[in-house]
Amino acid sequence: MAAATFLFAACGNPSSTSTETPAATEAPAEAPAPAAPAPAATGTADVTLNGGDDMKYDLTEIKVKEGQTVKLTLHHTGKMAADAMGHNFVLLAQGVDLSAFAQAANAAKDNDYIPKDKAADIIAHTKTIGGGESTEITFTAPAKGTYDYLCTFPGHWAMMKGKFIVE
Ligand SMILES: [Cu+2]
Repeated sequence: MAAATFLFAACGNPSSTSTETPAATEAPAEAPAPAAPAPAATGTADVTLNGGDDMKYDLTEIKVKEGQTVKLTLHHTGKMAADAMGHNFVLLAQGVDLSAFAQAANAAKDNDYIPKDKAADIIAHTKTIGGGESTEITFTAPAKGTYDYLCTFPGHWAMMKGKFIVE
C-alpha cells in the first residue's frame, strides 16, 4: 500500500515564503553556463509524514526532485510519550546498512537515538518526538536515487521505514 496516501504537494508555494522568479526570460547571452546545475528543481517539496502509536509511518515512499528544498514535517499522531513510543525521521546515505545503523542508534538514547559516530551516514534527521508533537526540518534533496529512511527509536525500524526517492 504505497502510493495511495500521498499527502504532500510538490512545488508547494506557501504565499509567505519568498517568491522565486523562475528565471526571467533571458536572451541567450554569450557565456553558456559552465557546468549546468541540475535541471531546475524549483519550489519546495512539502512533505508531511505521520507516525502513530501503532508504530507506523503513513508514507512508505516519498518522492522529491533532485536539488529541491524539502520541508519535512513529522507529526506524532498518537498519545504515547516519547520515551515509550518516540518517533523520528532519519534519512540515510546510500549503501548504509539499516540494521547496523539501527543497532548503533539503540545505544544513542542520550542523543535522541541519533548515533554521533555515524554522522556520515545521515543526510538529514528530525529530533525524536512523542504523541501529539510535531517537528520540522528543511534540507536539500540529494542526488537522484533511492534512499532509505527510518525511525531509530529502538525496535521501530523494522516497521517504520520507507524509501525516499529523488528524481
Ligand atoms: Cu518510531
